[in-house]
Amino acid sequence: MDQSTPSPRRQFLKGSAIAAATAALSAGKALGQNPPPEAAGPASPMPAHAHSGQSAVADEYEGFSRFKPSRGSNPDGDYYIGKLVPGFRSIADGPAPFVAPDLEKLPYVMKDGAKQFELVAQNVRREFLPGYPMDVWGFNGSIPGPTIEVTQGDRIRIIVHNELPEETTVHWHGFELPVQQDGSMTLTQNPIMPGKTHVYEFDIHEEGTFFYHTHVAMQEAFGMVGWIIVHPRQVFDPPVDRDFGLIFQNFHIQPNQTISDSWSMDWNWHTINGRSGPFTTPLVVKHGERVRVRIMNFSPMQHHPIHLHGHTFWLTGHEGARTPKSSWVPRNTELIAVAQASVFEFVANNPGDWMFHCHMVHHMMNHMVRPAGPRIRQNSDVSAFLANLEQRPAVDFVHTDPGFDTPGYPQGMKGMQMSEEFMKSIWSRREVQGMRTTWPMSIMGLMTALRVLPADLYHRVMETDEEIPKGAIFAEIVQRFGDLATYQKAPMMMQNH
Ligand SMILES: [Cu+2]
Repeated sequence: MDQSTPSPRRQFLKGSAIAAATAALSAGKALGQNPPPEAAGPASPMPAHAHSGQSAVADEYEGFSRFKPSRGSNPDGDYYIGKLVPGFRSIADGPAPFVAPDLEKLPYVMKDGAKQFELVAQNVRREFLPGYPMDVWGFNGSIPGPTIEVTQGDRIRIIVHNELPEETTVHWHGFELPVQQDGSMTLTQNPIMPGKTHVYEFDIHEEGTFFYHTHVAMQEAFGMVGWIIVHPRQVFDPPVDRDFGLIFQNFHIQPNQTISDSWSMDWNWHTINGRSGPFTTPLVVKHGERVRVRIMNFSPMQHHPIHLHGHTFWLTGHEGARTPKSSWVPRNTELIAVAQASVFEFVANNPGDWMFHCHMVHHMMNHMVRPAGPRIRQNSDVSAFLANLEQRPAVDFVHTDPGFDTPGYPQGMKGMQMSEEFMKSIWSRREVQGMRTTWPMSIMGLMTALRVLPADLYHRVMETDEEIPKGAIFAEIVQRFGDLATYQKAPMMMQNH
């Protein structure tokens, strides 16, 4: 139903470029919706890979190679660390399609000169990890809500239905709009009562990375947010081949609970686009492509230093707009504050499977309760122990006490409960095919992976149904770009999953 969902999108990519273009048009018609402007994106033929020697796009730019880790010679030059190295996609193709892994795009209809969207504020059950369904609040069955993707100059109308048990409003974060459309509850409008509907409508004159969210604080802590991506009327130069979006969130969900405690000052479940690592879906790109990643932090009260391995990225903007090129900053880690977005761009010149994660250690896992036992025990009185610390029970290092078996609790300090079903779900995505057998042990909490694959390996992983043995793609990359003498196979014991 939606072009951003993994399966239809893959079907779409599997066809030839021309067939895909035709399919895209008819799919749009069949659904009775206007294809978003980006629908032409994946259908446009990708220029031949520069490796083949057929591409008009250069491999080398003043000492910077788009195909191997390298540094430009002149820090003041245009191509230093790939600063202005273009993607393979031409500006004439329009903006690259925006992809928020694990989230859908909100369809629209054209009505009375506006793109008309419908948002339903409602309770949502979302599987943060396989076997860990959590009860949170979101929009249209999703948390974060579905992505609204528009173009600068559009007029948009959003019909908001409130299916929550309490009143709400929706704020269009960052837009310079008429004040009565701002969605600030009681300041600019009356609350949308449960079961009621409110219509917002305004012109979008800005471009960049925006989002919508409830304007009730406790509802924000429950997760009610979604992207609004505004493509510029004049396509950004240099053009990118990929445009990804990741929304980072934190929740506090106690043992044996599925409901987040929005009053909490502590946060133990960490999600990217509504999933925790290793259930987050890796970003898969082709070797040499120029990649944009937009990251937004919608955690209630914690910042996230986001770190990308193997590449130096340029910080090209925050949520307001793209910043002038002269102020772009080369980085490895970018601190993103609450309600702030940061936009990275880099040339994927280093093949491999790379970590892309928040660097706060508690965020790199979902709490670290297992070694010390559950942190929170309902209805247990610890005042006697606090009065006399000598009386504390000894720490149970072997965890034989049944109290340590807290069902539904997230993950341990090292490793996690990886049942067969859990592992089946983790490995079910095309995006992870051929990764090392043990990769799910390292991608936890606020973590995902960036996979940079040579074009033929990208094709095998993303555009075929071929069963790819675990570790095969990684081994192939080592073979081509690395050093087989130092290659370590993952332990066989893990390969049965
Ligand atoms: Cu963090």
